[in-house]
Amino acid sequence: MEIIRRDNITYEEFIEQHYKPGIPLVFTNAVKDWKAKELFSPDWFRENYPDKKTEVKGQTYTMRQIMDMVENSSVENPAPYPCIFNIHDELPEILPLIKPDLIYSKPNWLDNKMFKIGKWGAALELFIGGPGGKFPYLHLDYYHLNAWITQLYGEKRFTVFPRGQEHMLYPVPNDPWRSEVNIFEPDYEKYPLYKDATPISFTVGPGETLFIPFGTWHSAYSLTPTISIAFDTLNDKNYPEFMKDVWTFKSRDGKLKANAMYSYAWLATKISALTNKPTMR
Ligand SMILES: O=C(O)CCC(=O)C(=O)O
Ligand SMILES: [Fe+2]
Repeated sequence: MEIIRRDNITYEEFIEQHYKPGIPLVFTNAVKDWKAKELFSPDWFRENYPDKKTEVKGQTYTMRQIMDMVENSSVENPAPYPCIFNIHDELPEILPLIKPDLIYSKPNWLDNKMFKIGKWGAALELFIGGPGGKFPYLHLDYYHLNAWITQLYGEKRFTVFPRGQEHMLYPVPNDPWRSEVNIFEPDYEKYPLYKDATPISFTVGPGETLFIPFGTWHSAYSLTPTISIAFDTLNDKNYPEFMKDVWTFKSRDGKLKANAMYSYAWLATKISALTNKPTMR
């Protein structure tokens, strides 16, 4: 099976052909008006934000160091991946360059302020990587959120699995959002059912946006120095699975906490749904 790429698709077509059935899609031209498309590069970030800092695998790096690292990265000696900046917290200056919002990703209940507090998956992130950088595991995004990844510089290779192949992907028993299989070097002896899984691998290049529907297992591999923007979305379609995950996830900290968080999430989704028209039903 191959990934579908579209350069013009109406909102309604997207909802019917991709969002409702949960079929990934690469939009080849959905961010044509983003200034970031012409601007973003390792040099541009080094010149404009050299001293912005972020933590990668427990170590703090400046933007300049990260850009040097990813430009010197190789398959044999890859830079740590992913290097992530939380845009609202660390780089709000670039927000005007990644507008207008993607219409296809709406309604997004996570836009509501109630989801900005605490860890609900509402982050808008800048991902930076270099050749050989692998996302550490095959996974589902937490809370069954939909993922939107826009490539602005360089090329990344993504692998996604059609929905319904979970039983071939060996989720980690106490962390079922993560697979035990190393898809880059699968151990078929240990994971025999994986032989029948049908990964779809494809490259996403500058100006392209990948839509990963909730419940779709995926991973990524940086082919060149890369800069991408990523965010997740929630609305009435993934809401039931979202609430189940909130319960499962928060229960790890005890039933009391789970109850409080579940109630908060319930209220936040109700308020977001009311203030965030239209829905795509
Ligand atoms: O490396 C990537 O672009 C994939 C990111 C991703 O899947 C995630 O952050 O959940
Ligand atoms: Fe993900």
